[in-house]
Amino acid sequence: MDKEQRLKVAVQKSGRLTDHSLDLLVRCGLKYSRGKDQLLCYGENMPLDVLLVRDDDIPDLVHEDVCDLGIVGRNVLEEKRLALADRGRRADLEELRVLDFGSCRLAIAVPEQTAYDGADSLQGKRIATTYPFILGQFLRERGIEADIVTLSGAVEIAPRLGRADFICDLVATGSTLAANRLREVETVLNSQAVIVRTPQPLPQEKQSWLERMLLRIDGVQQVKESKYIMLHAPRTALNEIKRLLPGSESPTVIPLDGFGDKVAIHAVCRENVFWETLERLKAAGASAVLVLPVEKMLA
Ligand code: PRT
Ligand code: ZN
Repeated sequence: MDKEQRLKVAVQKSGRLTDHSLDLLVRCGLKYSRGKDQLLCYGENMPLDVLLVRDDDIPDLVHEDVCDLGIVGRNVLEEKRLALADRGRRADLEELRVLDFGSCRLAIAVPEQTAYDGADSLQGKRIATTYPFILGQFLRERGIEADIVTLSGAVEIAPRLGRADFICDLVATGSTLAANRLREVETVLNSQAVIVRTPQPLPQEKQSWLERMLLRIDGVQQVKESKYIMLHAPRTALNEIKRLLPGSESPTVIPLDGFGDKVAIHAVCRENVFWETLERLKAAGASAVLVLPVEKMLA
């Protein structure tokens, strides 16, 4: 197929989003071979190639239409959007999907002993961050004038070095903050990996592949939590059992040969099925309970 007709997707080369992003594409059916330079994954069974780059470059590559799609943290995307807007450029980077990985938050943290009494406590302070535009907007919206100290990394040690009073950095588990004796006080942005698309219209063929991929991505995200559950139950317990099945629509009820008072129930549960649910099902009269993972789903 003509090179111009192949979708090009920018993915982080080596970092927290890499495995999740490639795994998502593989689960959508992509088989790829990696080029000699390790920068391009060539899609063997669909017209889709993956370009491996630093995550910070992804918004630009998509915005400048070098890539059609990108998988990147919303934090990186939002910072780039605001940076473009600051230079008077239109930053039309459309988020097509929010993905179920890479979740973290951009948060303001203060040294453990420092008193903090709401956003006004930020007034006149120095805040170290690698996200000056997002932080700048947050402060502006609250009418706070503070000094943004832009660093390229190791933000968490800035207060100890005397370079800043507070920090604004990404937090996932909070253990980095704790290790640096910092306390989280404000959430500036909640972030997850997202799929972003080029502002340019795509040729018909590419557009239809994009739509197909999005449907597959929806399917993949849905099945991750979904389970197929099968069990036997007395007919009298049917309503109670249906009520206990998490996130299932209409279960299939099948008569059991030779057991007039018992049925088999099969259902797709759109939420994870925990041990507690199984125990409740058993208490309600269920037996022979089987929970299976769902491999693929197309709504
Ligand atoms: O080399 P490249 O530029 O591509 O990678 P990078 O080092 O800039 O990014 P990387 O791989 O660290 O993160 C990629 C994306 O993952 C980020 O842009 C976020 O969208 C997302 N993400 C999710 C995180 C975290 N969780 C995270 N915990 N990014 C960074 N962190 C860092 C954070 O900066 C802090 O230093 O982890 C530390 C805090 O983690 P906890 O768990 O101790 O709170
Ligand atoms: Zn980066």
